[in-house]
Amino acid sequence: MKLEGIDPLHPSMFCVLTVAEVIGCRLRLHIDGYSECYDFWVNSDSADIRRQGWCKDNNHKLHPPKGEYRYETDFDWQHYLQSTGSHAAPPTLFTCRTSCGFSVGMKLEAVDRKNPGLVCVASLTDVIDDHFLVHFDNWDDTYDYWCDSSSPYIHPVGWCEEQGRPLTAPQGHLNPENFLWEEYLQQTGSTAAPSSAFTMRAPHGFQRNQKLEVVDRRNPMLIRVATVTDTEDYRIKVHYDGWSQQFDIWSDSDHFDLHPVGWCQCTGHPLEPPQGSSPTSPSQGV
Ligand code: MLY
Repeated sequence: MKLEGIDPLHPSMFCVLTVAEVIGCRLRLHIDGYSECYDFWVNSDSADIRRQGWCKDNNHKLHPPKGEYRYETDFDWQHYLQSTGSHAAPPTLFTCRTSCGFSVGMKLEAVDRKNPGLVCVASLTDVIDDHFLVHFDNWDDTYDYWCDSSSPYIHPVGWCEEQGRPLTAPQGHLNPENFLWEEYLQQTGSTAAPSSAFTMRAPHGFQRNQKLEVVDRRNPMLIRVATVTDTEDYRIKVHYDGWSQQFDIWSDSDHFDLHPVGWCQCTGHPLEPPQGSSPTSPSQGV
């Protein structure tokens, strides 16, 4: 089946995708026209995937399969489905979503997830239902990320000043030490995202030693038995049971690769038992 979705390495881009593999309610997606090494796994209710035709109906640029077309505008879904002998994933398979109080162009203060010590001047460059794309002013899109209004990584204009924290000005700003929002909003003809739209979620309730089922970050086809070994307000440290601590990872507590105990059984996905644990007999149904 074919569909449209966000390229994980270029979060601002929508691409033509093919379902390459299905395990339980997880999908391995292939980006048409690109090497299999860019394939990635998502849950079937992911906000990052859309039905065929969504981009056109919602004014988003769809990047056609590489090499197929002389001009990007030559891409035509009907023709493509026919010539590849494939069909579109039915719209009913995609999850419906609600909207939010943010719009494209609004400015905010956001944590640079790749440099988490920095809170920076940022803009919303895309808004889809209840999710939006955070972009750092005058930086390339590799720092971009999608989030919703409850994210702990975004704050309204003025937050850093209020907190007595430094705010990283846009790249190339002439006077970065004395960045002034008022001036910048005027210069760029933009508005600040309204503070009422920010709905920061409460810290999670995970505790050390709790068990869970977690996608293996190195081999995302697999889900392993895991343990919470440390916590921060919005993140947990995950240990894969039976593996060296060197494979432990920090994960956002709302990451879609964390699942409760029993999730694999419930969704028909194999669960990798702790390495070195005694094999279970089929009668135990694991
Ligand atoms: N010195 C680092 C920091 C980049 C920060 C980018 N943020 C603000 C979007 C670098 O140049 O890679």
